[in-house]
Amino acid sequence: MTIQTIVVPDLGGVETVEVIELGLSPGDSIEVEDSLLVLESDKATMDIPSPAAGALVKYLVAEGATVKVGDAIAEIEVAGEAAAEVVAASESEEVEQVAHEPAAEVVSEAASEASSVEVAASSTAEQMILVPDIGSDDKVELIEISIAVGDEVNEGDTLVVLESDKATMDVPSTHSGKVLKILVAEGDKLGTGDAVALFEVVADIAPPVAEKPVVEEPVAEKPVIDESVIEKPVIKEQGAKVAAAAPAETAAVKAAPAADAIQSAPGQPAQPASVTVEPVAAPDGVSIYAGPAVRLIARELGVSLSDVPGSGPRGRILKDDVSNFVQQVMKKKDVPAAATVGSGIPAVPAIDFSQFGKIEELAMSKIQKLTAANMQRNWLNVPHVTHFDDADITELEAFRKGLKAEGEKRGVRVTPVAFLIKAIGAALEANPEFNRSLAADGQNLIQKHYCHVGMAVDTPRGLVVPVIRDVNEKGIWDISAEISLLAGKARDGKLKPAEMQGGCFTLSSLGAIGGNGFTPIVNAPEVGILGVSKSQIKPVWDGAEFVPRLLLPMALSYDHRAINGGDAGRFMTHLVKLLSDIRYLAL
Ligand code: CAO
Repeated sequence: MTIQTIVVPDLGGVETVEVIELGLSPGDSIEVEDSLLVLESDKATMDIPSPAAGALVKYLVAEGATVKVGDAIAEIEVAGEAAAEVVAASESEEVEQVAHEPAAEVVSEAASEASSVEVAASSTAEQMILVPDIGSDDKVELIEISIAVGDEVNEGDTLVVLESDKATMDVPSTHSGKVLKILVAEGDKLGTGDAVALFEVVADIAPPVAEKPVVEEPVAEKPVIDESVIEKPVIKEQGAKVAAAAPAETAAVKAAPAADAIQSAPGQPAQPASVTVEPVAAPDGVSIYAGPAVRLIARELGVSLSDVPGSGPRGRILKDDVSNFVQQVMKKKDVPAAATVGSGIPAVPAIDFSQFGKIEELAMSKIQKLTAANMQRNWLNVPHVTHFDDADITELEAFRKGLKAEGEKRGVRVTPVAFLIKAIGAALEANPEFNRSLAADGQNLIQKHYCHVGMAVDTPRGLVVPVIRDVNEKGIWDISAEISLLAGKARDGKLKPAEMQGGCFTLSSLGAIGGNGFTPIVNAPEVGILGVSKSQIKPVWDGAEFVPRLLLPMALSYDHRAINGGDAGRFMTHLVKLLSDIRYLAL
């Protein structure tokens, strides 16, 4: 085993950089080319790859430290043989050839590794243009060459079109320049890193060779350019030929201008190409600072970096920021719907109530949790309006009480709720707007030609809503019997799911409990709900005098997307008329 000290490599003219990400812990194993740490200048981020496989002994710098070329940054423990291999590799013939050329090379990770790159000594250079990362290790067929020798090509212009089983890909040029040679033919199979063409590119004057620091030991390895700076191919759906926009994170970064070109000192291992990257633009135009390792993790987890607050220098997003973000999202997912945040509404703060006195935590029943979720969903989705009126049920109650003896014979108890359900059915028939639902696309209304009415039942486990079907085909005796049956089943927890489905409208009666009125929440996708409170004898002016009448307070809440105030007024007026004179129910 050998301890190898890693130093900051040649950064292509950048004097000092900041250490912004130490991605490993001591003892972590590392493969050749794995990112050791990330450095950042005022213009660029650079992954510093490990020159050998082994294990990190320690970092010699801290995040936030400023380092310069040649500074020791980490120690790795490598097998002696492996270390020798790495050093040898970096001194290979091809690399030497590049290293001795005193000219500039326009940057690209792939290009810097291309064995056939030729470098010119003047302000122009020859540049091998390679296939950028196509997101797969497979080779795919070249079906079209979009350039010709002599063409002036701009960076991003399509070079060739590749076609796999599933998609066609426009391969963009990573550089601007003049096409000197085309190295491929239609029908060739190409993959990431394969040479496509030789370009003549403009290169600015590089700093004199003598100014380059000479790094003999320890080994300096070239930084890896942030993957995201390489423009990705545009992928089109097979046949559709519609270009899919590359993700903003990968598309918005451009390779450095020629001023950032780099040359290597004679006799030195090939020095890295340096890339200047602009911060990646998020869809909303906000810049995202994140290193390649962070971007990779984010891509793997499906996290949009534009959603992740960065805690690093200048708002840089660190690995911890991504994992914290994911944890927060997962925690939110676990919170019962009743406590979640909807439509950007600020969350109710979590309070430790025990600081104020003795408390106990009670588990919510399944029904309570479901009700909470449904209520919140309906409250947030449905624009509610509530319409109030009183029905004079003096005669209805007199009639109902007169049924008592017969009811006992039949074994049926008739309460005002049966008349309410019967009247609701008739009102729905006369006012079909209330017997509709909004279609899921929000563009259409579904008119129902059946009439099933739900009835809220208060049970020890929570609120349930069994449905009485085809109320317009049933009389008061049948409806009363069903009310007793379904309310009993509800309280005993014996309702079947089918008995709680298919409602067109809901009645919520608190008449037996009390209250002057309340505003019920629409049981979406229904569009209306009637809340009934306790009837009371009140003085009513009959035109000549005040007379005592039994008034039933009613509140009709409706979905104002589907129902207008006029519809609600007509529905309620009709209902009041039916309840005030139940002979109309017989018509
Ligand atoms: N005003 C005055 N008294 C009323 C009344 C009203 N609006 N409605 C019913 N009553 C009286 C009945 O006349 C009956 O008394 P009598 O036996 O003396 O005639 C008694 O209340 C019956 O009450 P009940 O609850 O046994 O039966 P019901 O048919 O009235 O109601 C049901 C059935 C299932 C609707 C009811 O039991 C229930 O659970 N209501 C609660 C609904 C609810 O929780 N709504 C809120 C939902 S949103 O949170």
